Amino acid sequence: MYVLYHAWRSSASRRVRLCLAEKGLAFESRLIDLARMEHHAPAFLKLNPNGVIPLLVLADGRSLYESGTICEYIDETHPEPPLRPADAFGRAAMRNWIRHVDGLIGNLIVFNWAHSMAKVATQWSDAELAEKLKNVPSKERREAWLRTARKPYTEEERAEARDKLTVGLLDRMEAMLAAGARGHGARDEGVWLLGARYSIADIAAVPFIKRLDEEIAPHEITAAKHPRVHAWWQAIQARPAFAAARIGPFSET
Ligand SMILES: N[C@@H](CCC(=O)N[C@@H](CS)C(=O)NCC(=O)O)C(=O)O
Repeated sequence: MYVLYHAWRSSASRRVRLCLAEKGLAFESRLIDLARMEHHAPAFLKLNPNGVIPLLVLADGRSLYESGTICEYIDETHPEPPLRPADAFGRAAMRNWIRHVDGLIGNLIVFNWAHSMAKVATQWSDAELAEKLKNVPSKERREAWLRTARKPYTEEERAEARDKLTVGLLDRMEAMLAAGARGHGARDEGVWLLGARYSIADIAAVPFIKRLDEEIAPHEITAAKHPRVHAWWQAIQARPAFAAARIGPFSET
């Protein structure tokens, strides 16, 4: 059985749980407490030098990181139901989309880390903070932890991040869904991001859209503003895998 190092509210972990749920695959859950920086412990960094979750450990002990890569691995080793396009071009387009969504993560951090991470990080002394930052492998994430602990993102920065997510995700998705609908005729066939087949491209966007819908820009995910994304989101939430993957509300209250 797979072992998954993850957190319930981690967006990248949510992707992997969605993928496993679509396949009906069980996993042994190892929860990582990000606020306690368990993912920067030496033993974890040995498995993922990037110091982030999720991490999937295979039955033979080897492990994989990067949610998009993990989802592809799962699909390749458990082909039913397929979660990737059948053709090479479609799979290449899927990878480009995942890469694009991954590139927007900094904008999500602006909102996500203001919850439980900030609650803990703001309590650290300067000495504790300095010590913890030493273990964070990337410059970007060191900066994110520093901001979370000491200098909360301003309203201006939040507005900028919201705009980038609206244009980079919602507008792009609206266009992709429209193209899919044109290419495949019947509306329900064109509901997914790469056309007729639900795929890892859709899974990659789900955790982001969940956060946009519940906190960051709910007014944008409406029939009036982004009708195709709105319909896509309804269809996603109706999938049994969505409930099984436990994509619950983000904030604690
Ligand atoms: N591109 C990576 C991103 C992983 C990632 O950023 N994970 C977050 C949780 S969603 C994390 O571990 N954050 C803690 C940190 O950066 O210290 C993936 O898709 O797996």
